[in-house]
Amino acid sequence: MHQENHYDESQIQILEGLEAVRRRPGMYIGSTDERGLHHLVYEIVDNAIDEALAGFCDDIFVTLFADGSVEVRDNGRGFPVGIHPKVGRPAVEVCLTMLHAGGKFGGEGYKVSGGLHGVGASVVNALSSHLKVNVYQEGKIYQQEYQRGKILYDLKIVGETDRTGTTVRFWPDVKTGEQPEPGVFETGNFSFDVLKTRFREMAFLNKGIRITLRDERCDPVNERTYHYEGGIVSFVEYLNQHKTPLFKTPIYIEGTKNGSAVEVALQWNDGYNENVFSFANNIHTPEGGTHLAGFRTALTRVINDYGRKNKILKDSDQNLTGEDVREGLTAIISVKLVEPQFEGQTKTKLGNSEIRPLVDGLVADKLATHFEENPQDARQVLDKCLQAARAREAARKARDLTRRKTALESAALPGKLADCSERDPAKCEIFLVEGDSAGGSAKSGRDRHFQAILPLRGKILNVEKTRMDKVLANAEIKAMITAFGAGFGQEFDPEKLRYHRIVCMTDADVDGSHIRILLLTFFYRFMPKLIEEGYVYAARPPLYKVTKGKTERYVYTDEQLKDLLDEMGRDSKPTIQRYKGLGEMNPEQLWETTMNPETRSMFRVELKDAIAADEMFTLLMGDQVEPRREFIEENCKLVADLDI
Ligand code: 1YM
Repeated sequence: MHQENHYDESQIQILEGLEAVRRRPGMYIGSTDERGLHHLVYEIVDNAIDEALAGFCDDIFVTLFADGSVEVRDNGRGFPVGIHPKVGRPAVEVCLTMLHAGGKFGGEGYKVSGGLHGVGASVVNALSSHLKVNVYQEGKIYQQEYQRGKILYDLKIVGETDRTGTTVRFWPDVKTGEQPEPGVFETGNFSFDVLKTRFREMAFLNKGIRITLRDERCDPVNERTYHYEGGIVSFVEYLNQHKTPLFKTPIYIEGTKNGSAVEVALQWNDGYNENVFSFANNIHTPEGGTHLAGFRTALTRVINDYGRKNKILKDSDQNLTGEDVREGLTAIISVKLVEPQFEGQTKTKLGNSEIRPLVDGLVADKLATHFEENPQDARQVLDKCLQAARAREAARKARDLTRRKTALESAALPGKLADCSERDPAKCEIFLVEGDSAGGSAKSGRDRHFQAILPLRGKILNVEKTRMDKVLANAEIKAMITAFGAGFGQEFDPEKLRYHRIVCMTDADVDGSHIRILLLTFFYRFMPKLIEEGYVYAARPPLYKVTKGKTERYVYTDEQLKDLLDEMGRDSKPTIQRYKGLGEMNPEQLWETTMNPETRSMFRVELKDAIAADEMFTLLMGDQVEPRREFIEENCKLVADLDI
């Protein structure tokens, strides 16, 4: 009797807990859009990754089904099925139905992965219209099912098995308007690409684990497996695959102390960009933190010490800066710790202070040893850093010039710029226009109150293949930097931007796309925040004008043209004018089709994933021709969409 009462009580708690999750899902998974939906998968996969990190599992299999459900299967020990002493119910049921019961019951070891909020399987259960768990353990298959977190039946044995592991299949609770319950997610559409990218990253970060993603929603079925015995060394090789590394194998550094594990892999290439990605407990930390800080200080110190000791750095006051030593550097820093503290605006900055000296000490020690033992590698790196330092000096001079000019305010603005009269940046737009003739039409057609025009002459410089000093000497680049008013590189400050909409207005043809990509490459490498914070847009000029009698219609795609012609009827023939370039439009047409906020169509350039973006820009703009061709063939849609 007592036992039963106790059960009732905990049942009430369970329902209240999960009800809280359903009422405010954003608090637990961040959002109920596509991002939140994918988060459900990560929560379940994280449990399997934890089991792998504990040393009991090496194979994780994720399947996307046509009925909207996702199944995650691992070959670990299987969720514990024994009765939980406090609650009096099987542990697996407790984990899936009690909020914050996920993770270890005070066990040792770190729950390493743990998504954004680390709340685990019960949250997924609460936010699923249906969930089924199977545990394979000691020759038996156990099963239990739930509906929106409510238990449908007690854990039962449904068969025999000779394997061990856990399988969780869930149907996210998507808003459909049909069911009695209102539903939680705006969309139920899982993206193969988004999941694939995350699983590849996880496989890199956790060497030896095999993660397979299988998409049964399409015919033929799509399947990818990720498995890297090299771990983050393979990650660095992958990031450098289309670049030219300075030495063959990435340097690998690892160590543990007080339960924290540190892994670093690094390799320089002959390019000019820094590609350093840091992770804490498998979570990408784009805002950096103590692990990144420790890495950076050690790197700069070791290289300066080595250079001085070996007389590569001549006079005692010559010092390489952090930027110098990181030019062309690709590195992964991955730490795993018991109680990670995430800080910063997006909670993606590691705050644990004990990590900084740990990473610093390890990197300093191992890197110095590596350089002593591999003097050719060290020499290559130092030569590279010295060249970077010289370019930096030249760039500084160029920068001083632009700075001095800005002191004169508007007088310093580029002569070609037709500025707007409005001074509130939030209301201002600047159109970067290809060619002087289109620039002329745009200047006459615009609303000069809030729209500025900067005509750009011909192809702009490919910054991917050019060093900083040369980039800054380029007239079109200088004009953009001064017009935007927010500086560039480390000093870029979006607060100072003079326009909150920066619109690339190029022709709707191959050359136009190329110029747009060149512009985006420049933004991405020199002022990435411009893209990250959503200031960059691409204008969409029309492809055709269709005239019939007194009606004039502008058409932006070939598909639209077909639809319009069908709609107009083929009998009385309309006139179709194909626009070859913006220059062919008169100012009124340009205003109406491409610039007037009421009628135009333009889209914001988004940056979804820094790693994918780097890959894309390297491929599109770098040295290697063959992979670029393949990439464009595979991704022509992506390039057309500008969905970086
Ligand atoms: C498809 C998702 O959740 N696998 C999984 C989870 C657990 C264990 C094994 C596990 C952990 C421990 C002991 C332990 C979890 N168990 C718990 C809890 N795959 C998936 N595989 N035995 C098995 O941590 O000591 C939480 S997660 F809390 F019940 F132990």
